[in-house]
Amino acid sequence: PSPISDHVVPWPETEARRFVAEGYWAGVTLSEVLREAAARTPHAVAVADPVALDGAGVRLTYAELAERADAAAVRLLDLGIRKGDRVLVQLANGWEFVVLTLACLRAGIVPVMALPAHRRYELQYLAVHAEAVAIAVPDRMRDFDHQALAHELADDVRKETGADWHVLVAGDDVGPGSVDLRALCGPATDPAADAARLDVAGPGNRDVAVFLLSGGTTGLPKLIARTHDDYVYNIRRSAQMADVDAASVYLVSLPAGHNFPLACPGILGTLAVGGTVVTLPSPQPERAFVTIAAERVTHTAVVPAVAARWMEYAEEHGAERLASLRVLQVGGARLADELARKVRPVLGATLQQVFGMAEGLLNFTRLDDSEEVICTTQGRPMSPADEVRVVDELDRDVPEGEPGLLLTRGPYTPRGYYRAAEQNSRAFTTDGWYRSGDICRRTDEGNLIVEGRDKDMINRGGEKISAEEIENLVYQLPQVSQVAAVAMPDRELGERVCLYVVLRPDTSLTLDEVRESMGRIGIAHFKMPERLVVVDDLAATKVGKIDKKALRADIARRLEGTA
Ligand code: J2J
Repeated sequence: PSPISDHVVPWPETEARRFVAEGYWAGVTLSEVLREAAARTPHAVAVADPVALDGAGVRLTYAELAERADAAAVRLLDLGIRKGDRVLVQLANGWEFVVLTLACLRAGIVPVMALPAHRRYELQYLAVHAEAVAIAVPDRMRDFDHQALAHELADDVRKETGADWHVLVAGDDVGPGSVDLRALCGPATDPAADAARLDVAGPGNRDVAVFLLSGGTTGLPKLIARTHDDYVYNIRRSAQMADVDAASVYLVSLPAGHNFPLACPGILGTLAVGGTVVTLPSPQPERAFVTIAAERVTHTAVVPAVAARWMEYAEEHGAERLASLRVLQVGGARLADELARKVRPVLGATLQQVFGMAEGLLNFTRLDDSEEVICTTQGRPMSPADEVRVVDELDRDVPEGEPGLLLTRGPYTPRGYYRAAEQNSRAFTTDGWYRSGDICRRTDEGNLIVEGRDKDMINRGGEKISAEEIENLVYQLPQVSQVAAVAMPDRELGERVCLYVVLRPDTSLTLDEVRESMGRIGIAHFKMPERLVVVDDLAATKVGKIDKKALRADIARRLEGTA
């Protein structure tokens, strides 16, 4: 694999020096931060996984977690995985995810945060693009054989590159050729020796710590390289925003590979301050409510669709089980004001709206903001060093209070995607501003309101889907002459994928056929189109592009007509 540094866009050195001088970059690695926490409270519970081992559960103290992370780091190195190598991580939320991630951070092995929903198409691309040398998967999850897929992938990569490839498997059914991830993440046998070996060989604070996936807008997913310096700041400052401290218990039930539950403050931010992380593989309310009560959870993060489900459930079954819950973070998609207003009365927790992006910038409503601000805005940047502009199509600032495109720069917003020079020229301005593609308005008090977007993405309950990616796949069907993927409004998830298709003469196509073909290619289920509209032609804009605005209006009209 090529060195990561070949393909990373660094901050300009003058900016880097300023971030150091002003204290945003602390000059430490994530692993150092977490080991400092472990040294402060070795006997406190760091991770509680109530569903592991068939419901028996796993609890790890800080001392145990730190030792296991070291031991696992050494075991990864012993497999031949080296500092700077990339490992795809596609695990359910659980203690193994935490130990493996910390092990990687300790050894300077870079986890590529895939999602449990990803399938062959996404994983193959990520493996190749990141030049990964291993993948970590569950044996099975929700009736899908992840282990089998991982071996198919490994065979492909070995054939193509001749490289040694490792399949790490968490579960009872670790097959031949797989590395037993639970054993790899198991107790240390010689902690002092592990630490001695790792201390001389760890990553530096400027190095890349993790790869996050971008919320797709292009044909192929993009990787975001987050460095130790920037991510340490990200987690520490987020923990302050959410008032997460050593007494806090944070429940992670969104897929842990997302920036939000991983680091805002999420798993890493909670561990950095000595709190307890509780893991659940899904946010389904029955299980989540029981777990919140049993573990005395104080903080958690959900997407709006989950917040809505939790409120429905609480209205039906009561919210007594949520007595310990202090802060409910909601982000990933726009939370409707009406729903926001129900959070405190129905769930008894303080709402914190989080408008974030894996590319960096995080906006939070503050816990002591007025109920009006909390319920009607998406908050403001967490860092005094965050720069935000609201501009028109020509990058000119719009008058204060008017909606426009959000541009941003700052100490935890990288200056480019990994290995994507061409996309970078579009997604970043020449002076390093990230074009979020979000249409925002800034209130007098400086809070942002997300009013829409100017990017070709569909936000399905917080999961981002690139329209272009879907269109490229549908174009592989011989019946299809023209296709457009657009967001259709949905009460439950906010948006779903709707396809508009122009067929070739004398052909036909059904939604099921499209979904079957995408299933054969092996794409994540959440990207599957959920409605197909066959039309004679697709209206074009003045510049000859398909007029998606018209299509979004059309599908909204059709849905109203049938509702
Ligand atoms: C409206 N749109 C939002 C919000 C994100 C914290 C929280 C979320 C993400 C995330 C994240 C929104 N209201 N409250 O990484 O750390 C949309 C915007 C944004 C895009 C980013 C975090 N919160 N969005 O969602 O990288 O369009 O990150 O640009 O997945 O989600 O998507 P993603």
